Amino acid sequence: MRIKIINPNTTWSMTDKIGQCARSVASAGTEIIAVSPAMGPASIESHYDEALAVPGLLQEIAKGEREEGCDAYVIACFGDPGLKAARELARGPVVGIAEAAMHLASMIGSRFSVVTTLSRTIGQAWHLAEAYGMQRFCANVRACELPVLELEEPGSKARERIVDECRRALDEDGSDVIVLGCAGMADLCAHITQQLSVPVVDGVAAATRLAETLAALRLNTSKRGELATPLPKAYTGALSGFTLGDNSGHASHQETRR
Ligand code: 2AL
Repeated sequence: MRIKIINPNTTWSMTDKIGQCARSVASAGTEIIAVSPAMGPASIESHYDEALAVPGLLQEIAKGEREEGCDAYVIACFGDPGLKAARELARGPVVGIAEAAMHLASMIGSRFSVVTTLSRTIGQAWHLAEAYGMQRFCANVRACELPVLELEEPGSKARERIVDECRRALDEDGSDVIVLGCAGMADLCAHITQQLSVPVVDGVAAATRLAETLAALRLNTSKRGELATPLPKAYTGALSGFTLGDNSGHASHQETRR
């Protein structure tokens, strides 16, 4: 089985770390390909970053379908950017790390707290909790005021700040499970778990194993309705490479009217 993990930001040190974490939980015989897109933001911590991360992410899904024979995909950013669009392109399952982490957290405790990077991303985490029906399990979403790229700096106090915020979450939110709110925290999960003595859910690990499970059960993305392959049409300007074929294997030749 081949699972492609897409870190939708272009910071390869984070992508390598995400790949290692995924490999450490994947079953023997599962191949993990971890990539960043060829274009996009260095980190994703605003709606603007998120919107501009999606085209590069979709290129990676298209490549996975066209030439890499991928059985499943993971979107490794806690905003789950482009998740539904990715599902339209993919035959196999596509799992977002926020979606995976929240669902698994809801099964092992009564309520979870999300501990994320910057407070400006709190609204998006709540939005996803609501969209996934996880709001009633989500006690709070908290931020450490850490920019994503600080997680990549060896000398930063990121680990201590995250542990402190997790402790406050458990003391103040009435939660009994922690959900890590950034893919760049994946390598800290074991340490945080050890410090807190409660389950700590890393979305990269959760999504990797869920994607693997779905693919093993041959539970592919339904192509019957909303998630069917997008209709062929022209895309212009910088997006012209995104023009899809007509599903008969030929490139679309539709012209755009001016
Ligand atoms: C993230 C994440 O997982 N990757 C990234 O670039 N930004 N999430 C976040 N809440 O900051």
